[in-house]
Amino acid sequence: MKIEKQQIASLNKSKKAEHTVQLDFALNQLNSKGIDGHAIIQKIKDFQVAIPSWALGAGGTRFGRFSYGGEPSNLHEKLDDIGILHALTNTAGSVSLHIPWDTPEDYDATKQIAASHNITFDAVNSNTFQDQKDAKLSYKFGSLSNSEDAIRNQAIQHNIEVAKIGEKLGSKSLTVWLADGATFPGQSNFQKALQNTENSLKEIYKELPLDWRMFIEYKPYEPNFYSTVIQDWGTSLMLANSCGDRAFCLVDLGHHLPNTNIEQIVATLMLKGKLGGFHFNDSKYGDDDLTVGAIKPYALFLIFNELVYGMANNANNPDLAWMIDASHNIKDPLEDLIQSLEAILIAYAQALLVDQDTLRAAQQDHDVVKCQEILQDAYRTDVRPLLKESRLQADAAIDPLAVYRDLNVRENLINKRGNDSIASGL
Ligand code: PSV
Ligand code: MN
Ligand code: MN
Repeated sequence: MKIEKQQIASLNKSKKAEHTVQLDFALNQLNSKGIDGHAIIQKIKDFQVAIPSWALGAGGTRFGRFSYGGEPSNLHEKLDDIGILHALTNTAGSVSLHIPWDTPEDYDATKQIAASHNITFDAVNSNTFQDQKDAKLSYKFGSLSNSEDAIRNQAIQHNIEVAKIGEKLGSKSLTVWLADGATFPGQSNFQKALQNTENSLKEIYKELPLDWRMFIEYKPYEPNFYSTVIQDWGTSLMLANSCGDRAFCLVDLGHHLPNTNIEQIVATLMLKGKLGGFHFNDSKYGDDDLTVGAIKPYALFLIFNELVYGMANNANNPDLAWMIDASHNIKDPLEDLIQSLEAILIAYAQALLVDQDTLRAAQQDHDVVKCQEILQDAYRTDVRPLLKESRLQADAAIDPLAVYRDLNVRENLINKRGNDSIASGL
């Protein structure tokens, strides 16, 4: 199913009058504060977030999975779904593939379908947290950290292979997330596991094309519940530094222990020019992978505030690879992704409103109250009319969720693909 521009345009018509009133109000309000709302609209319009191929179906938990119906069961259907998201939002302009789940059968056809939706290929993800069907050796006790040379080597070769696949599609980066760790004390030697991981990552890094980046993701626990080899940003940074200039840390919002100050981590990594990728989601307890902004929207805003500051002030930090890494258990995955994209853009737009000069001056004066007022004034501004306008200008939907429902997208997908189709993924 493909959504045509005319379908969106005709549904936009009914929303236009109300939108114009709200936009005028928002622009005037910003204008009175000396903020150019049009410049913010442009920045929102340019902001693109990769959709992971594994987020397009119902994820489930270890207790069960409830299919949503009409889920994509192959790579081309996944690209079609992202095409729907991109047509509606103008924000989902790329896909992040997970190999081997998404290994293309026909590269030209895959590229053609992606191009027909204006979708590019973002970071490719390797998978050494599962044993594949014809794998010779098992990752049960680790992959890049494994104490056995042959197992480490199999995992290294897999990562190199993933990069080769990505290269054929036009990707420019490899994301490595490892499940390696230990579930019980004494199970593994911490130092050896870390040393093995560092050596393995260096081997992979050496083989990457020169215009590629490597992103090293960290996570404190799960699936191992005693220790994880790459447990935190410090370990990730240490490994990235030892690999080289094109290796970076990747922050996944769900990969922190409760109450961790993620915005401070962002600031630290950007200062050092080592923040490469970002996975959005939200959580109450752990790696819950909930809809972005569903639980802690103010925290998301504070994180964006540091990202915006870093993008303006840390020229040594590369452009960031943005991605949603969420899972959908009880919502329509596409509706959930539309909500996540909206939450990301809201936080970004609000962060762009922060009066950085006045904030610096208030910090200098130790005027703590004023500092908080400045941040919360930006956070409490309704930026949704700016988002709507950015979509309208890009021929996308003023209200993506309403258009999705008006066009009966899910019903159409179910009619086409059936009720039992299953997307490969987490
Ligand atoms: C597992 O926690 C995980 O969600 C990581 O965040 C990775 O980015 C993703 O899976 C895909 O491997
Ligand atoms: Mn992630
Ligand atoms: Mn995760």
